[in-house]
Amino acid sequence: MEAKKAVTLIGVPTDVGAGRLGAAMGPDALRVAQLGRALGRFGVDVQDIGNLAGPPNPRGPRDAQGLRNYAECLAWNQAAHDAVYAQLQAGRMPIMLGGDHTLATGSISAVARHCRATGQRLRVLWLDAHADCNLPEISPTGNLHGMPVASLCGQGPEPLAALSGAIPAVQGPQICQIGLRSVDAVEKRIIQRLGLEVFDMRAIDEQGMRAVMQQALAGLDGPDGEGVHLHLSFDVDFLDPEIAPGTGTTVRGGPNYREAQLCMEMIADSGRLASLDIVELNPALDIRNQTAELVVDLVESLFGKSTLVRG
Ligand code: 4U7
Ligand code: MN
Ligand code: MN
Ligand code: MN
Repeated sequence: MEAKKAVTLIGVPTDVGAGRLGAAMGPDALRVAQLGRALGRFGVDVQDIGNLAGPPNPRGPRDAQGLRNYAECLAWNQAAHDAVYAQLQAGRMPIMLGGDHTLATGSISAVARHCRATGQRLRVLWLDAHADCNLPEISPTGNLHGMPVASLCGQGPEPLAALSGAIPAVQGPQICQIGLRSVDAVEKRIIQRLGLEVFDMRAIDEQGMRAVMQQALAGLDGPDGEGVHLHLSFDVDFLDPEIAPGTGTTVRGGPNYREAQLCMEMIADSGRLASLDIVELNPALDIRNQTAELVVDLVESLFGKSTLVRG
């Protein structure tokens, strides 16, 4: 019998990295949609430690580096890093409830630190419409939620890149991005330079979600996957806006409900999921909390809902 999974929900209520206000309400929308109770139904021991604290959103202009709200982003990422690391050390699986996607720098830096300390191999799945590897000088917006992949790979402002205690926190080929369909021109070159593994929407159209996920998860199940820590960074704008309107940077042409379910089910089947970010949910743009409810439904699949019928 597998030990009961111990999960900790960490709310990180901020939108300092985003261009629009509202992602700060994400953690509470997920609680209203009963995320904790849903996980409990799958035999998970769930603890909700509430929301972390941090600075308000000054909605500042671009600074000399080209960044908006940089000091506030750094403070929130440090807080996210510390909280995620504490849960990993306690042997619990952290689920970070964002908050905008900047926060993945903090959470994944903590996971990278943990993997270094325990000798595990880290694999990051990045579900997103965007590549999030902008740099201050080339970003069209100056919003830090478009830059966490660059920070994690050692690019951009050093205090963010250094959060894990080593630069880079993660090597490009350890990150696999799925669902991309809005990538800035210069970002395409950065993707190549960093060596990210990418399955964009065209790959999903041409090959289907199943073949894409088989490649993304190759080598994770079975004995080869032992000692692998799988982290999922789930940007809600990965999903098609028809089913997930509650996010600030929607891009049409994303995975539909069944494709998203299959994606989560296959991650569940790998048996390696060890930490999770749920980011970019913006309740101010949602319709009757439907996007939060959809996310809870997908997270249920991530924790094995389909195995109830498949045995
Ligand atoms: B998200 C953008 F210019 N690339 O850098 C930017 F299109 O975390 C969008 O994936 C970034 O939602 C989106 O501002 C960040 C823009
Ligand atoms: Mn993102
Ligand atoms: Mn995105
Ligand atoms: Mn977004």
